[in-house]
Amino acid sequence: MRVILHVDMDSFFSAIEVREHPELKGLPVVVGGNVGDAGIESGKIRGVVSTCSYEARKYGIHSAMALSRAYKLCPDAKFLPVNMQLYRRVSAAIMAILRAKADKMEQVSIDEAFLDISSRVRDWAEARAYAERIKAEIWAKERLTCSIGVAPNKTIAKIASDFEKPDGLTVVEDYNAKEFLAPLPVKCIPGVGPKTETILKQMGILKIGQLASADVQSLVARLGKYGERLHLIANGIDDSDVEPAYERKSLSRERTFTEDTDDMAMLEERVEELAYELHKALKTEGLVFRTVGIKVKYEDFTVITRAKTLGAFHSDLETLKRITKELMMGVNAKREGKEKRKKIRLVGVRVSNLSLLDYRQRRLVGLTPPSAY
Ligand code: TTP
Ligand code: MG
Repeated sequence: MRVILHVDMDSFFSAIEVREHPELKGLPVVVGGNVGDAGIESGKIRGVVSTCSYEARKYGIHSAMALSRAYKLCPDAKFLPVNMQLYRRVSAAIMAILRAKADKMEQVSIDEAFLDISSRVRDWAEARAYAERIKAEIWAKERLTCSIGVAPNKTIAKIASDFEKPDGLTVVEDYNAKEFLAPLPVKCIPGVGPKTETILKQMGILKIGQLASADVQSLVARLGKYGERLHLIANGIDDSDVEPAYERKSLSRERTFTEDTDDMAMLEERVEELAYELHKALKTEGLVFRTVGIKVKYEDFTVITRAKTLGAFHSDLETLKRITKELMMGVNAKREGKEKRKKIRLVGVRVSNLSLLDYRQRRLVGLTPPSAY
């Protein structure tokens, strides 16, 4: 039996603020921007809402809304600036609790994670009790509530964790999966955005149940391979694994010249092109890098490599170009004597120490979320 949990903290940033400032309990609390001492009343606030308490949601306030609009909807709400350092610390403590509770654990954002607990429970009743114990432990140690979805796969677990928020626990047993999904609108499937929703609507498909019984060929005709995957998901099938860490160790691009060369200007241009190609690949996979390396192969097939590790993760082309150029210049400056006369046969650029952007950052850079979404 496969049992996957999706754990998602409730109104995460604001719940932490309420924990730190108990006098805020039960009040509409809005976290966002950089609300300084001037206070939001001054009208100087420009940022957006990161999140808000469930009390504030009753006024129609939600994530990504302009703070000025939130203020109009509920001037009496408590407006607090984002204290990311604190939230990251709390997140790390929670993720440590979760990691210890699973065979495999995959953190997907600052406040959510998938857990594979297949080997730890024998049936769905035990799975429910297991999830209850996780909720109790997070409450006992961190005084925060979360919602958990328990299901036979990641997609259903993710949908289920949202089902009874806040402080929810929804168990979808394997033989109930299709029944659970059928009445839900298609946009409940993680990854189905307005574009896919519109296409499905044009096909007369509004509910997941309709998607489940739709003709696969027509879905593929409109949505490509994704149509096939959606059809499986709607039928309760999703084999994607809980992936503890990103598997890929490095990514590289190389160019062998048709003729060996010592034209430095041309080499520099080629390296820049490689950096550009690599950057494109990184973007497609939603990866950030910390180490940049180059490789130079001479006409006699001797190879030198140089690498530089940065203090933080980067994703931008400029950094990639700058570091590769630096490294190339270093290699070139050191060429002397015999080396100086050797022509270059191949250059390569490589990034390693990779990490995945979390799914919200992926959305920001216009990437579709990973398959489980
Ligand atoms: P979510 O889990 O999406 O939201 P939430 O935890 O605040 O509320 P819910 O009970 O519905 O799960 O996001 C987690 C945190 O990420 C959230 O507390 C603040 C941050 N966040 C942003 O900064 N901007 C955003 O647009 C969203 C959606 C979240
Ligand atoms: Mg949350």
